[in-house]
Amino acid sequence: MNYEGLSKSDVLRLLKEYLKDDLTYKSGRILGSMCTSPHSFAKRIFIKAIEKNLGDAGLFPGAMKLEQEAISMIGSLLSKSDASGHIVSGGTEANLMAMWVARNLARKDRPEVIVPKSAHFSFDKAANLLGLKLIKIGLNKNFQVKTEVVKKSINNNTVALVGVAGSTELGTVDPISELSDIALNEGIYLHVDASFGGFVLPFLRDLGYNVPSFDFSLKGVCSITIDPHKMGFAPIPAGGILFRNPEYIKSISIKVPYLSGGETTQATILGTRSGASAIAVWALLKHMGRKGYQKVVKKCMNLTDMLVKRVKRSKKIYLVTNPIMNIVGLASRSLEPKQLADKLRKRGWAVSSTSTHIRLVIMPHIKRKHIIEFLSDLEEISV
Ligand code: 0PR
Repeated sequence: MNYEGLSKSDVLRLLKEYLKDDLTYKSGRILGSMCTSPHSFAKRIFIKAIEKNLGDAGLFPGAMKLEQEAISMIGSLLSKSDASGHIVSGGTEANLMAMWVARNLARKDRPEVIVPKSAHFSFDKAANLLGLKLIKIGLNKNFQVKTEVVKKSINNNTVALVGVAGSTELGTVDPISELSDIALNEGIYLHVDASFGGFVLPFLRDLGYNVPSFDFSLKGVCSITIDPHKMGFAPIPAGGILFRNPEYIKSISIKVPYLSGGETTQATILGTRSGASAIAVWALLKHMGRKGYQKVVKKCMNLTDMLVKRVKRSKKIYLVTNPIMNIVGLASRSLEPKQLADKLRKRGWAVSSTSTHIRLVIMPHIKRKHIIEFLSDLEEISV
């Protein structure tokens, strides 16, 4: 660090230099991210609320109330407006909290959690941190967890089952209602990771799509991850964790007696945490309404359909599976996914690649022209 501070203009010049290589959502070139440029209203609110700290909630009772109202609004999307929970830093923290609760409630010596092979790597982190053994279950031809294998894998040490509603690689939805029945029969905690799908599936249903039940309407579902900073249009960081029963969250709550705002309890992993995130989510939900989100999802799905139709006409590339939501898996008949992603990157396109396919996420920043340009490049590359 310099002894004398630099002038603001010098700092700005340096920043410009450093950040010039970063991609922007606006360019339409980021085709493989679950995030997008946040809604302009949410950005404004975020800056206004930037100093709020939900870690000392007694100082910011207004912010705390807004967080709880945001949870209630998100709960109403998931068939439970009286769910308890928090706006957290993202899906990773949300999944970690759910696993923490499940472990603490069950009190087993050698806790095991059963997850689909498609589960996000945040469950590996949670398992490592919490001393859980992860049992990873294979998928059926529709890329959903094999529920009969889940059932067979339950033993005395099982503390939770996990289902994914909107998988990271393909946006597929596990048979959550079957998992719910299994969880109820066996008396085991069920967590649903709707980190991405939570802000898609309820609106797809509104739009007339056939959407299977995945939320608290299923009695076995104990908690749900749902992230405003993905399809919720909110500024990063904004994840969501909702619990069916307020008692669950008590199993991970710590009493904090000394804070200047007065005695409080904390269940989140973070101590000092962004009030701005929660307030921006509240403002956004109020402003967008259900109809606003329906419009966003409809636009993304229309573009996804257009992409799918064009890919189906191609001789060089094909769909790994028909997309359920705005996440599309593509593979080339001539190139490995990694080679394909590298060649695309050389042409300025950023997509993710898995062992079987490249993944596109058709987020709100993607326009028709981007898809047309992208497909033309993809055809040229796939010799
Ligand atoms: N659960 C699921 C189903 C996810 O897909 C993700 C993130 C998480 C949990 C964890 O969420 P956080 O990243 O908020 O902690 N999946 C994204 C992905 O792998 C994360 C991401 C987002 C990666 C934007 C890249 C990117 O540009 O695609």
